[in-house]
Amino acid sequence: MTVTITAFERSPDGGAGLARDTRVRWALEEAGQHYEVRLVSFKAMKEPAHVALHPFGQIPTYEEDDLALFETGAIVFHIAERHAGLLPDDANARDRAIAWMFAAVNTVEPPILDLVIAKIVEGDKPWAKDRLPLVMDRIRERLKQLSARLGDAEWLEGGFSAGDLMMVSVLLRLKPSGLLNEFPNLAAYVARGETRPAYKRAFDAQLAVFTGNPPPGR
Ligand code: GTB
Repeated sequence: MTVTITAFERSPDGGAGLARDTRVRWALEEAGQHYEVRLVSFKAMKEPAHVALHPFGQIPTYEEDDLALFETGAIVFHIAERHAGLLPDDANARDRAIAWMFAAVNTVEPPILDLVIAKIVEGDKPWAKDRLPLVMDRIRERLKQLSARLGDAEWLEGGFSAGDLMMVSVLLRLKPSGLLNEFPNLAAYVARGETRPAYKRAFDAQLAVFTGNPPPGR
């Protein structure tokens, strides 16, 4: 079985790990799966060969033998289903972990993406400074709810799962905003994710693309 994912040839985040190939790399590392990476330019992403793999002309994609996938939620779910360690054995616990994966991309990530848009895309609009606090407050509301649910627990549903992998990945995007620090248990939750050896390997591998120093063995 050969797994190939796509990633930015040159990530705009300068290797900060915020592009979405990091979460796929992380899942593959947690599962102990070797993978190859095909780097694509912004131009190549919109060309027919890539659009055949990803209808929206984005990264990451995932190819495994005759299977091609896009959407990180679907890719991480696929990896989690086929390998041990990312979903609980108990059927109900497993479904709840999957619910957290959906919550990450469907409930928590959208207001966080709004903040990116408000700052980067709309930052120079005359109304931007009025909109920004509203966007920040919508994120705060979600973080407050998530923080209340996590409480003192280490992970969202028992042991570490694909739900945590997706949620931590989504929350990492908030680091530069300082919002996470308003919720110390969430800041600690994200830090716990970042200290997992599999996350570190994923982070280092994506950073190596930027610095041109791939780790040995890849
Ligand atoms: N819902 C899809 C998924 O989860 O797979 C979203 C995929 C997506 O947004 N891909 C982005 C992309 O290909 C890269 S990750 N964008 C190029 C395009 O649309 O033309 C988003 C991203 C981009 C840049 C940074 N950054 O520089 O900090 C962070 C995250």
